Amino acid sequence: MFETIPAKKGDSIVALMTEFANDPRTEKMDLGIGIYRNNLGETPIMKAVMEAQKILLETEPTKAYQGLVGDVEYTELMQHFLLGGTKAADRAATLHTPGASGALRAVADLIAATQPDATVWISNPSYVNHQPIMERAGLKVRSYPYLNPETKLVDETAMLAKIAELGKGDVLLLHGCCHNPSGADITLDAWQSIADLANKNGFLPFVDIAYQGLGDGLDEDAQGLHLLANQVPELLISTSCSKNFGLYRERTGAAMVVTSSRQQALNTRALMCELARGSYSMPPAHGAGVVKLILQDDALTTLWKQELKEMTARVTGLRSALVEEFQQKTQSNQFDYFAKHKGMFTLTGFDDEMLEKLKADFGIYIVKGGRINVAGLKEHEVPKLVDAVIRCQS
Ligand code: PLP
Ligand code: TYF
Repeated sequence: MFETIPAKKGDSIVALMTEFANDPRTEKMDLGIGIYRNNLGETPIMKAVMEAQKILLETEPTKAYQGLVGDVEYTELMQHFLLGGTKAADRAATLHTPGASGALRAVADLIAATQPDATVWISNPSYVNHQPIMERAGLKVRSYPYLNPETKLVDETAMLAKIAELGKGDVLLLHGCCHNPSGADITLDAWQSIADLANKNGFLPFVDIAYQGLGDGLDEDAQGLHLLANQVPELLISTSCSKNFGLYRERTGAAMVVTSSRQQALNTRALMCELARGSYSMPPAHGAGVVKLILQDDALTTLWKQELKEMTARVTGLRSALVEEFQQKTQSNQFDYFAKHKGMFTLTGFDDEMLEKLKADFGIYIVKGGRINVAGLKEHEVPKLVDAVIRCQS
């Protein structure tokens, strides 16, 4: 049965992570996979998460199944966290999922079950797994222009021109904030234009928000999502606790649907449960249990928000340091885009040859396409990275 399966390369980001781990050099730099690291290069468990885990360990009454929705209290808290105060709050329903990946697939399965001919439009470029997840669910995927390779910022004119062509049967997948891989986010004006176009032409917006709080702050990063939630009749959302709670391997996320009525939302979620039953059945409980304890407790919420702010400030500080160092050493502003980007990533556009040199000569690991995980840098490595880039460029 298995003899016809060809050897495969797999996910290039994960492959790079393995290659880095096997590199014996001590001075190496992992700027690949999107994981937050502190200035020691570690990804520690957040303090609020540690506290919540202790409480959970002492008080968790059972390991019995939770049901297909997952942890219901967690879904209510997450829905309030993302949509509370918007006009969508009382006509939305939430499914607890294994990470945002699980949420993306849950939403994709929902689209495939209700509108099998739909086309999902993703940004060019987009998160490496957007296309495979949508296609595995049987959906057609096409892309809309996003990044201007010269400025490394969003070409909103080109993006909106393409979006203006979408209509019924089209799903527009947007990054809520901290665009992966580019780091370039759209303006609030562009979010408004998208809302207007959705209302005029009938396409369905779908916001994937996996880095809330790692850009300008928890509220600020959700402004575009909130604008849509207040203005469009229907909306799909996938979200993740992997980055902002640091729960990566616990696989903690949520899928939300905003429909025209509370009843429609519940019916939709029931269908999503049925679809989940056909694959993983129920999501893992631990991460959601931790998030729930944090969001239900004022002191833990404050502690969590404080640490998240510190993480974000570290990345913003690194971005400024990089720009300063590049300005000094190149006598130009060509790398100023580092400070204009949000979240952990910056897409430099460095070509394969340059990435190979950075890896071979300096032990610097960067994802294909030139995506740098700024959060993987240590402060003292900034000059080394800048020198290496300049040397590899010339
Ligand atoms: N969406 C985006 C834009 C991402 O960058 C990621 C990756 O971390 C995900 C979704 C998947 O996140 P998770 O690890 O929660 O499945
Ligand atoms: O883009 C990233 O680096 C993160 C982590 O198959 C990731 O989103 C990357 C690849 C993958 C799963 C997670």
